[in-house]
Amino acid sequence: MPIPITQYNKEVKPTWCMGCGNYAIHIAIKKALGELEITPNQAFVTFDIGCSGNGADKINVNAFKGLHGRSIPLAIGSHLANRKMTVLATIGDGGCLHEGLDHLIHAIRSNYNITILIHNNQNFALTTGQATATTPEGKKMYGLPDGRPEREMSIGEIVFSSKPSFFARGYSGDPLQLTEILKEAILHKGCSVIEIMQICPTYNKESSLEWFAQRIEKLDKPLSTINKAKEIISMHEKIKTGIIYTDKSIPTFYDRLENRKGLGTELVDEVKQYDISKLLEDFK
Ligand SMILES: Cc1ncc(C[n+]2csc(CCOP(=O)(O)OP(=O)(O)O)c2C)c(N)n1
Ligand code: SF4
Ligand SMILES: [Mg+2]
Repeated sequence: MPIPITQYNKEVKPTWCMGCGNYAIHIAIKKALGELEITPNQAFVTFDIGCSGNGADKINVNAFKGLHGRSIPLAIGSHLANRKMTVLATIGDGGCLHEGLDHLIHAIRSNYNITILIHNNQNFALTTGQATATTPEGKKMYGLPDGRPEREMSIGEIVFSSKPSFFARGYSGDPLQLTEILKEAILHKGCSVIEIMQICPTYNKESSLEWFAQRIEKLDKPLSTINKAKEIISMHEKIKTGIIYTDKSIPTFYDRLENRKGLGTELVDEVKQYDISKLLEDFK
């Protein structure tokens, strides 16, 4: 039986701006967990610094908020310690492509069994709208009155350069589609990356609901080859959403570990207490 979404609610009320896409993303996370019957105790969700990160105390799961750019390694560590947990990492485009880009690449390459949600609002929103790597070239931003000088980066292109086992694109204006994507991503055995086109009416007024409505096209099913998927994500005139690519043949990091084969315990079950008082004596 699906778990009602209210089970994941907290007393603390969100403080995001009116119309912020983070509301819909949180609803999709709660709905996906509920429909997969993952209880609040079985979910571990890491949060970054940023507007998206400010959701950490607004959802009833095991939530952990870390330093800027570090929500992915936090998720990896908790997953490796206890694979019975469903682990999600949430992160903004700024934290993911600037402070923490290396973590994204290595998470994909190692294929840890976690789900990464990149809230792409095309700006550093919490610090009042500076340009990130996904801000379009030439766009005028806070601190850049003449427009952003460099070219933008595409999250999809970065992900595909690391040979992903799962890549999807969602949209905060379509929480029902996002829920379905999230459910598939959680069930996927490996590192699932979801780029979420996130509405930010305060600092990204240009990418409005109307702007997205003219561009978004839903994919019915994933593309059959990585080259077709790369072609789709490089299109500029249309934004394809849905599960774009999956490769179930890539083993997860944990499944490759020879010394864990055949063991029925998780690392967290094997924690032992040692008396280190003698060792500490040496430092006196
Ligand atoms: C290492 C480090 N660099 C910079 C900051 C300042 N900072 C805090 S939030 C933020 C913006 C976050 O942007 P993004 O990750 O895109 O999330 P959003 O606020 O857009 O959801 C920045 C730059 C910080 N806290 N730590
Ligand atoms: S600044 Fe943008 S991302 Fe931050 S809460 Fe407001 S609308 Fe949301
Ligand atoms: Mg951002």
